[in-house]
Amino acid sequence: MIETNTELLKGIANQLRIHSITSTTAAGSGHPTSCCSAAELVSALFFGHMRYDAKNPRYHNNDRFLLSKGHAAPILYAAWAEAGLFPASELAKLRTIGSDLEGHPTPRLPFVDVATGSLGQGLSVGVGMALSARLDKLNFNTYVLLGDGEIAEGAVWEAASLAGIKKLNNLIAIVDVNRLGQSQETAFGHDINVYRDRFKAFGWRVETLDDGHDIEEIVEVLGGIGLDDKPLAILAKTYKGAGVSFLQDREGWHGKPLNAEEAARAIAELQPSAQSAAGVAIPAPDALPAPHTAAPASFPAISYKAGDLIATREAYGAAISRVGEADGRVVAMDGDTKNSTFAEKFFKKFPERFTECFIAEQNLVGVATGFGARGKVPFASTFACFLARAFDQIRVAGISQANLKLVGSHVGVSIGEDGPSQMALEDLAMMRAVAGSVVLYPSDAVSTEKLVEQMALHKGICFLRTSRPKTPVIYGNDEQFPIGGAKVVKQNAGDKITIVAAGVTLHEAVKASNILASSGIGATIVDAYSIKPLGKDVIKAAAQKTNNLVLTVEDHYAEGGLGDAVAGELSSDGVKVHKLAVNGLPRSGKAEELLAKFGIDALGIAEKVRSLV
Ligand SMILES: Cc1ncc(C[n+]2csc(CCOP(=O)(O)OP(=O)(O)O)c2C)c(N)n1
Ligand SMILES: [Mg+2]
Repeated sequence: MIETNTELLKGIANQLRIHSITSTTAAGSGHPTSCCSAAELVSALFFGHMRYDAKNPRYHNNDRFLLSKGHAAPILYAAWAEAGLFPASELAKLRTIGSDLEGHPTPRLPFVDVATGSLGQGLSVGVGMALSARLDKLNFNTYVLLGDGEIAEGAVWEAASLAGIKKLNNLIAIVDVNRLGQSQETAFGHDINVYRDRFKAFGWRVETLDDGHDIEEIVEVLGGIGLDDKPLAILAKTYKGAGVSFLQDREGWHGKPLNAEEAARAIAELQPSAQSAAGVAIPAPDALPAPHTAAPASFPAISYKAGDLIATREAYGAAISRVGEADGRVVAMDGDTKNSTFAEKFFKKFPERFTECFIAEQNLVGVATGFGARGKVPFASTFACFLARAFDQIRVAGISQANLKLVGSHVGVSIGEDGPSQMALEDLAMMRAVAGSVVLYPSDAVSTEKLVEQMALHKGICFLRTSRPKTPVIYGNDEQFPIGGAKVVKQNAGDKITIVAAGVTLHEAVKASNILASSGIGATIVDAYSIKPLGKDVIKAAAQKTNNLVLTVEDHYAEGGLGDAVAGELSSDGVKVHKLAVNGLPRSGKAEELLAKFGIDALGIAEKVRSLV
């Protein structure tokens, strides 16, 4: 360990406070008091403890720092400016449209791995990063700074639980126990023992700091990192607004910038003991080999036979195992449904690359996001309906522009007897709404396999919607399924209508077209396997040949799914879109009975078409 200069770290803490106050005052908004409580913690971590290349924040073996309490962004920016990454003068641009120094951190900045600001998410991401470090045999540590109010979030404890189970001694949670939340005191105020008992119960080593502003105490505790086989929680008793007499420990100052006069008074108090970090030696990370991050040139071939009955969820298991063979970046995780989603196939083949996250979907998505932020291609699977539980994590992953692959099985009423609590009927709407997302919905084993390849190669958030019932293979093994495409499955001259479907309803639509053919009504069938981006050109070209008459059929509620996607893209081109979807609350029953009940089986489709042509 390098010699620590306590006075210097104290001075830097005050310099960080000054930056935080000055920049939020300039911005006219922000959270200066949330920065002040963490000033010594951040100073001690960034200027003598953490090992990183300050000029290359993306270096693969840098220690990672996640500001889970993202509203304290100004102090994070101040730390990196003081570390020399960019001039401190940039801090004055905080929260302005031309600057990447946003109100809460986003990965537009090279030193931010994931967006934070929606509280309670950082520790899950940290777990993913710590697991990734282990897998890659890298010795960086992951530090997560949390607020005391923040740790009321259940997702924090989902993450704490898995970190304890996995004995992640390369993960350090630092809780800034400043007693206050936003609108009032937290439930436990300064009673640090409550938090100590909780972290201990989850299998963590706990260090408490009676004075979280005492650099010597902080440095001593940081020195003990890694000496144990447990993750470490540092619970620091601090004061919100610390260092400024008229802010410290006062209610009513959360999220408020100081006015110019108040800022001047605060700075007058801090300035005499403030010190720049210029020239401070930051410990270097070990130069360990970089993990492999290149995409593979090709994937092993597949060999399905037309007509074979295979559920797309089962094909997913085969696909992830095959894709994972060629692509060492692929890791997978599941929430105790791996035998239903078929992620189990990957788990059996590559146990070291699989993380069982147990029944904790918010953490599942956070862990996957953490892996993605370290260059892995993470596939997180569970029943699609349960991903809704992690929608906020997914939404924030969109802001992070995360490389995240979500796989949701058991969609729609076609799951049958388990009933509505297990049916995903909103997932397309949810996933379509995520920034930058790709939404894929295969109907057979071949398209599933090819779409999983596409997901691995695409950088960004992808969602694969898999189904429970077995469906026949309809595509040849060499068929390609580019993201944003669609397939014309059946088309004849003189067709009266274009039916757009995906998943189980594609097969129902094909059956319906056979029924209709016997009464002389031709129907073009399009497989909309890529719902976002939609294979618009293919659908439009097909529609134009059927007098712009389109019927969409989906095993999803009518709101926000396939029908809305098609209508939204094509109505301005003069295409008339009619929708069949699950219109009403489902119940238990046989898959066929439920498809019939909601008119999305072959007979229902045929009847609807007769009413339209
Ligand atoms: C999920 C979520 N809920 C609510 C908020 C609004 N919010 C922002 S900061 C804050 C208080 C946070 O208190 P604490 O974690 O103690 O942080 P401190 O500012 O005291 O360091 C709240 C409620 C949020 N950002 N995210
Ligand atoms: Mg607090």
